[in-house]
Amino acid sequence: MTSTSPHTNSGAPQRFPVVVVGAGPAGLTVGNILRAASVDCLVLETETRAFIEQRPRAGVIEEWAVRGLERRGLADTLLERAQRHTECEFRFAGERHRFEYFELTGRHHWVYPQQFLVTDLVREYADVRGGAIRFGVRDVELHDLDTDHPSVSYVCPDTGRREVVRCDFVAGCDGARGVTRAAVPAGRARVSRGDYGVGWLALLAEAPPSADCVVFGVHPNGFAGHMQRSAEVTRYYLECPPGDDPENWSHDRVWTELQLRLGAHGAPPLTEGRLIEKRVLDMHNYVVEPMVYGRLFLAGDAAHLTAPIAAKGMNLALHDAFLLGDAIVAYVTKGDGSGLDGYSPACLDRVWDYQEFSHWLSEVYHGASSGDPYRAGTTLARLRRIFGSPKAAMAFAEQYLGLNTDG
Ligand code: RFL
Repeated sequence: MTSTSPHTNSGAPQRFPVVVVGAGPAGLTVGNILRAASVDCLVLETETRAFIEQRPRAGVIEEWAVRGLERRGLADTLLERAQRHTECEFRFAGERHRFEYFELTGRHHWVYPQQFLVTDLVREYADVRGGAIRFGVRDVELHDLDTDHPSVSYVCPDTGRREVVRCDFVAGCDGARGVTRAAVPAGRARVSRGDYGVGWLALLAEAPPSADCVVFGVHPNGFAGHMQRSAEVTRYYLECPPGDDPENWSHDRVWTELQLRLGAHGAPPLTEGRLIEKRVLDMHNYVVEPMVYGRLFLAGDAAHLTAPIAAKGMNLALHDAFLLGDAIVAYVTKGDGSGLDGYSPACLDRVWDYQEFSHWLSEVYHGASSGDPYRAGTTLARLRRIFGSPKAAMAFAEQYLGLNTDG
């Protein structure tokens, strides 16, 4: 929400050069980059620290993103604990097909649960680099974004009073359901939307992984996915109708469908376990262009949503954060505004590249279950091409692993 005259019921305004709205991977990375350069900032987060440190979401992080974190002193724990993945497996038409992307490209994926990364980034930001952060804030509002003196206000959870923070820049890193995107007036940005028309039942099972790699099942009943998260917990996905009620999916129904859709000749049955998360995600995307309005710079899911089909969202959030953090530091410490001027186009190149791959992959995953025999036929042709043509395999591997340029 935005307005120009916010400051009723306020105490004395605080001042920080930068206010970061949202303590997810994007916001915390921006905050850490600023603090490393001694640029003061305030991070505002609606949830508690304990909540964000335990919220499970992504797991797959691309190599260039880990290098970017490492260069900024943010990957020590990750590099100790993350798993290195070198191959994945597709199961379709009752057979297993191994895809050895490391052997093809020399590149790999990292798997590190998002909540571990968030925990590392909060600790580094708040406890090591001394960054200011307020948890549990309510009703965040942005003001005067199209002037040189923007501000952000929020209701303090302890006092119930609206606090005002004056600043030079606002980093909008509050995810898909935040308020910063809505602060861009209609007509000042274009929002492109895509909807795949399917849902995924996202599951976390208290069960060890049932394969030594990520497994994708392409089945007439719908897509299914298996992803290791730790020795005790495995993430699964089941394609379902969009907006489906998770309560329609009993423990028995979930495991019957997973066994069926991920079943293949020679594949051992899945190890079943208690379902500790069960939620339906509708598979849709959006992109906001430009990602800038006045002194507001959007980053991560606040600017663009990529359905988790290709596991790209957190990677894009980190890419934006690297560019934004570095650009603000260059401006504040050297008066160099080129990074801020080029921020939006530099982010959007990668965003659209990943959107396109996600679109392509969605058809591979969902065509077989669309009920349309034409789409089912072309889906299987795509899969056969990946496993039949080394050049097609290489092209797929490059997109699956993500653009390998450093952020
Ligand atoms: P986040 O992580 O949503 O963080 C935003 C933060 O802002 C807070 N917030 C507010 N704070 C202040 N004021 C407000 N008004 C606020 N409103 C919200 C929120 O509480 C939160 O702490 O956004 P960010 O930093 O842009 O990061 C984006 C990623 O979280 C997201 O793209 C990924 O989780 C997507 N994703 C995956 N991405 C990958 O790269 N690899 C994966 O393997 C992968 N798997 C996934 C995923 C997303 C999933 N879900 C749940 C949508 C798997 C799943 C199931």
